Formats: sequence, C-alpha cells, structure tokens
Amino acid sequence: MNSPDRAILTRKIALMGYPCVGKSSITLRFVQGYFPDSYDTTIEDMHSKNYKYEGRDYNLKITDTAGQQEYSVFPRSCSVDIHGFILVYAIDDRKSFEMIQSIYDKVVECVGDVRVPMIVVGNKVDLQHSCRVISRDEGAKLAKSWNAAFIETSAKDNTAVNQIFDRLLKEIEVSMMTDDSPEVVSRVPGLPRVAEAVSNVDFAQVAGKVESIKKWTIGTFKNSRQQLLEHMGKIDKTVDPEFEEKCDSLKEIHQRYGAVVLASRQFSQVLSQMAAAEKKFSESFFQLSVKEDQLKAQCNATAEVMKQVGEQASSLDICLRYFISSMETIYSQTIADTLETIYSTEAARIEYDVHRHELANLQNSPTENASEKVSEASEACETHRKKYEQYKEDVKVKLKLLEENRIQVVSTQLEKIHAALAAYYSGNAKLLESSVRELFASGVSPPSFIPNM
Ligand SMILES: Nc1nc2c(ncn2[C@@H]2O[C@H](COP(=O)(O)OP(=O)(O)OP(=O)(O)O)[C@@H](O)[C@H]2O)c(=O)[nH]1
Ligand SMILES: [Mg+2]
Repeated sequence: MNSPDRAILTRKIALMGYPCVGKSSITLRFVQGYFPDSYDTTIEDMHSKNYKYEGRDYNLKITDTAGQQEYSVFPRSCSVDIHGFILVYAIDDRKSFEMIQSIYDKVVECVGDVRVPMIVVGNKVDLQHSCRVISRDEGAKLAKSWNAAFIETSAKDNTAVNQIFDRLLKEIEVSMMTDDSPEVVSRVPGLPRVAEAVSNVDFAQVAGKVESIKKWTIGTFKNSRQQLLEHMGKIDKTVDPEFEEKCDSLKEIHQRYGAVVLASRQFSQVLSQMAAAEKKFSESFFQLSVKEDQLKAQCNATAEVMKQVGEQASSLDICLRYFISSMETIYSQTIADTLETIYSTEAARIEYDVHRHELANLQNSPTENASEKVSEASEACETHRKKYEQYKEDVKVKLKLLEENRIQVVSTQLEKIHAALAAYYSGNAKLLESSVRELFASGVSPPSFIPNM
C-alpha cells in the first residue's frame, strides 16, 4: 500500500494555443503514444494519464482546449483548478506565436497576478529546415520574459514530447513547495542553492507579491465558497430568472454555432479532397490520350467531364469556406464578446452576494466597532450591487444588438450557401459559377477556372 507520502498526486494541466499548432497531436502522442493522421479541430477534450516523474506517481488530467483566436472566450475549464499551462505555438506560423502572447495575458488575468506554472512550446520543429519562421531564440526570449520554461518539440517525430510534461511538473512542484528549507529545495534539480537565491531577493517586490497573493487567495476563496454553498443549496443567491434565461439561451446558441463551424470545416475538408481527386482523375485520362491515339477522343471527353466535376467541387468549396469564415466570426467574435460580458456579470453577481452575506452576518452578530464595520460592509455591498447591475444593463444592450445583427448576417449567409448547394447537387454549373462570382463581387478575382463576365 502507498504511504501517504507516496500517494498518487493529481495534477491538472491545460494546453492552449492558436488552432492547428498541434495541441491535440502533442496530447495524443503523450497520452496514447501515436500521432494522428488527420486534422480534426477540437471543441474540448479531457485526457487522463498515470505518469512517473522523479520517482513520484502522478495522475495527470489534461485538458486539450479548442484553439484560441483573438476574440475567443477564455475556456471556463481553464479558469479554475489548473496547476500548470502549456502554451503551444507552431514554429512555422507567426500568427500562432503572436497569439500565445494574448493567451498568456488572459491566463495571468484569470489566475490572478501570481506566477503561474507554465511552459511555452514551439511545436513542429521537424519543419525547421523548410518552413521555420520563429527562431528558437525568439521563442526562448519570450518564455524567459514570463519566467516560464521553454522547449521545442515535434509531435510528429516524437521529439521532446514527454519533456514538456516533465518540465511543467517541475515548475508545478516548485511553485507548490512552500517549505524552502535547503533539504526540500535540493530535491528539485536545477534550482539555485537557497543561500544564493536569498541573496538575490528583492524584499519589497516579494512583500508586494505576498500581499497580492493574499488578497487574491482570500477573494477567490470567498467566491468559491459562495459558489459551493449555492450549489449545495445552503445559501441564497441573487436571481433574475428572465435575464438568466436569456443568457443561458445565448450560451446554447453559441454551442450550436460551434457545431455548425465544426461540421462545415469537416465538409469543406472532404470537398477539397474530392476536388483534388477528381482533377487528378481527369489529368490521368488526358495523359493517356496523348499515348493512345485510338482512344484519344474518348479519353479527352472523360478528362473534360471530370475536370468540370472537379471545378464544381472547388466552386462549392469556395462558397463553403466563405460561409465558414462568416460563421466563425459569429461564433468566436460576435457572440463571444457578449458571452464575455455575461461571464463578467456572473462573477460580479457572486462578488455582490459574498458582500451581501458578509453584511447580513455583521448585522446579525454585532461585535466590537460594529457600526463602523457595518457601514464599511454596506458601502462595499452597494458598490458591488451597482457593478453587477451595470454589467446586466450592458449585457441587455449587447443581447439586443447581437440578435438583430446575427439574424441579418446569418440569414444572408444561409441564402448564399443554400443557392450554392442547390446548384452543385443539381449539377447546375452556371448557377454555381454565379454564386462564386457574387462572393467575389467585392473586387477579389475569382479562381482561374471561372471565366470573367
Ligand atoms: N509537421 C508537423 N505537423 C504537425 C505536428 N503536430 C501537429 N501537426 C499537424 O498540424 C495539424 C493540426 O494538429 P492538431 O494537433 O489537430 O492541432 P490543434 O492545435 O489541436 O488544432 P485545434 O484543435 O483546431 O485547435 C494536423 O494536420 C497535424 O498533423 C508536428 O509536430 N509536426
Ligand atoms: Mg485540437
């Protein structure tokens, strides 16, 4: 049997980063030991793995998040209880590198201003000779500026994937270590000796940090306690059923747009593969016609038909991609912006309730300096009530604007994609061309196989 000291330690880890940088590939390589062949964008996946590090047994709970873009809502699953973050970019994609900077800001904002255990990962290092755009130095410098660990990896080649988790576990264990006696510190390889570290300490900075951790911890503790008691039905909460119903409805709508984006992306993937296969098929008949004089006419006819079929699939794919980009804007910008305000309202409501209960407790059990304390608590309570009401007003305005705007935009997009789908499946090439042309009416040239009018 395990002694308490040897008990399995649970550590919760989240992978974050721009879409397509390899978060899922890293996770699957680490958890299941393989590299997935195809790209399936993630909504959110949870994984669990028992892992040994430095002689200790760990149970790692790993959250593989949906890729974050500029306006993505910070995943709720990552806002509580996470011990360490893995921030991934791809070394061949500058945008993904730029994005981890804003993801980092959000993580820090969400966790509070404590030093959160983190590792920055530059993935796809197997592409370094052909497509690298972020140098190792650039990645390392950024990580250093955050006091985070850094590593370059390839999920494809299985380069340094386990080391991501080793380094992050090291960061987590260091941050959890409150006992800084030499004996404890020396268990962590690579840590400076205590005497050396102490001589470099800026005490004013440490005092400030301790104070902010204290405030953050107490605030978080009170809010979490409030949520827990509400959940158990042991404490009352401020409710506004009509408002909450509207917010819940938007959350569901948001999820459904997410499903549309996901399904449309998968459809587009299949369509572009089909278009490529059809064009290849056509090309093979054309090549055959060059050598087979007697079959030339038949080969050319087949090649021509398949060429047109392939072009139609490409046309539909163009319409579909345009549709996807509009749906993505709705999903990750338009609705996400209102959702962020809704989450802020929920947080403000909890803070208000915490203060409301504190005030009620003070009023019910008078102590020394009671009237002074009650007046302070009542002022704080009123400030939080106003903040909560203000957020609610903001949400109401945003919900109204969002609804008008959303319905109008989506209705136009649905009309367009419906026309393109009907034209494609009825084999009406002319109608399909005109759908594509309409999309490019804003001045962008259509693809070469669509003649200009
Ligand atoms: N060359 C190379 N390709 C990789 C590597 N890791 C992932 N990929 C490819 O990059 C694409 C995206 O990989 P995913 O792991 O699905 O990316 P993700 O970050 O989870 O994407 P989202 O779930 O959409 O956010 C896939 O086509 C992978 O095959 C790698 O180390 N090297
Ligand atoms: Mg993924």
